[in-house]
Amino acid sequence: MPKKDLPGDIEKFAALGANIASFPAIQPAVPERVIGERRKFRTIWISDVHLGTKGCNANLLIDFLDHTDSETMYLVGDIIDGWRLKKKVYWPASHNDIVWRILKRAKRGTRIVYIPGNHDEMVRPFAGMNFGGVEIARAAFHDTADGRRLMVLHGDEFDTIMLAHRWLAFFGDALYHAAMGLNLWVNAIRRRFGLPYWSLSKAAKHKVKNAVEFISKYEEVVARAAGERGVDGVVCGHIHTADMRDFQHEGETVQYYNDGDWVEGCNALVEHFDGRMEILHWAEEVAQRDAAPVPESASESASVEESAASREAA
Ligand SMILES: [Mn+2]
Repeated sequence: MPKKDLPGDIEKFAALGANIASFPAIQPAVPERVIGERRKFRTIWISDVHLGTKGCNANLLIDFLDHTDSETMYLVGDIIDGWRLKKKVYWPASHNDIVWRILKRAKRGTRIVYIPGNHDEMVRPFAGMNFGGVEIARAAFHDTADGRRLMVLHGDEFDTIMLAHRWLAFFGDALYHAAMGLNLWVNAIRRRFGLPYWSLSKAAKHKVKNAVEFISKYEEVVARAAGERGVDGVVCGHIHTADMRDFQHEGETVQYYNDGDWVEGCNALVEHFDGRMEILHWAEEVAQRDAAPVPESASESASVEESAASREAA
């Protein structure tokens, strides 16, 4: 697209795109960890990172990005929280480091598709454009290794609260933010008494019948929409609840996948090279790794292989 055809705002954003492309050359505050071997997947989906808010679990996401790799990565919306940033600018170095890692992946050859959500709706007008190797799209279709076609979208399109009462969605967001703030206090006190971490909104979500009903209704609506479009399944985010379920639509099975969030759940949806799908709970992965320490450097892992080989020989 010739630059002179772009309206002023887009031209400015396109100029920013050039800067974004050179961003990986800057050093991140948290250096990228060089580990023996990254876990490789065919596809990774993450969403609801909410960069620009205190709720974002940046350190766990940095750890995830340093330990995994994929041919394709979908950013399924609410990556940057424009709603919060508009009120108050909060942007620690760790949030920059996440952007840095994503752009670095694009530079290394990972196909990155960014599907903006409702919290980063300001990016939606740029659908069809490419910034530093990151393709921006309103929705996407993904073909799995085992020949299934999945529709990928953020999912606020099917949230009746979002659609009918925008003000209520904003109000709910403010309440959620307040709850997350309270969560920090409650856990600071619990820590002092030696009690384990406890998630307030997680407890609330599972105890309140309405929330449970909302989630299952939402999943059904999204799956139905996918069925109507004739795809085998759908991947979305938005409701901060990782899940994998089958629904029936006119005699056909529609697979519903939700890649969760990086505020509480810290989940990613992955496709293995044979097309098998899995939800990763990164806090649990880290806990397992800490329980059974593996050698981090290549030389250490080589010596482990050597000793294993000599053991086999013996
Ligand atoms: Mn959302």
